Amino acid sequence: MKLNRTKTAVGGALLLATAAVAGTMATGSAVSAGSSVSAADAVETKGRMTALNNSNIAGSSEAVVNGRRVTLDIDARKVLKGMPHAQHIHFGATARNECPSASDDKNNDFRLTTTDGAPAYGPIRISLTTKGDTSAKSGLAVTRFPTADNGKITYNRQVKTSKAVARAIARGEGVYVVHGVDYNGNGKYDFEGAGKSELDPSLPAEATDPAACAVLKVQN
Ligand SMILES: [Cu+2]
Repeated sequence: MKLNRTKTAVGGALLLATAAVAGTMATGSAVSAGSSVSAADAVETKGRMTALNNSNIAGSSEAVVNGRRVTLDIDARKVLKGMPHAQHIHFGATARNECPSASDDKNNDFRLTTTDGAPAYGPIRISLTTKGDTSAKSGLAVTRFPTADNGKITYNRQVKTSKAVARAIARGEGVYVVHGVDYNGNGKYDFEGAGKSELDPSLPAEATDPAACAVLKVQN
């Protein structure tokens, strides 16, 4: 009986040890298989920010596409402090997939509105909110966008999008845009800066005009 027990105990321990080794090996191989698969399938896209509307914003935007998942890593500085900044991935099948330039200012008011920017970067496809929905429907969900507490936006989130949008980003056609410009330099969004937003008249144009842009180019 005693011997049997010991045998069982030893056997049990051996089994456990074998299981642990097998587990480690299984995990190890799963991890390496997983990472090699994702390394092959994931597409890294990245771009430096171009300031728009004299915002002086600088920074970088990265989007790694894996299937329908897009992992975002955004760093922006010199952003208007303490105000929410709508930020999106834009893409349009007929857009130029570029950042807008002065020639996109159709009414020559020396301002690029979101509408002025559309031929360059297309419509909103992903809303880079801090929580909840990330679809185009949340494009102006001002309470769920980063507020740039120290004049900086540091944003990391994985979102899921449609196959078509994921593929467009993976082709290097996605454009990151952060919105919110303080034209009259009073530290907030107000209607005196540039009137009403063409997207939502209840919001000042300062809250929705594009402040910086980055074309997400495929990295090799
Ligand atoms: Cu946008």
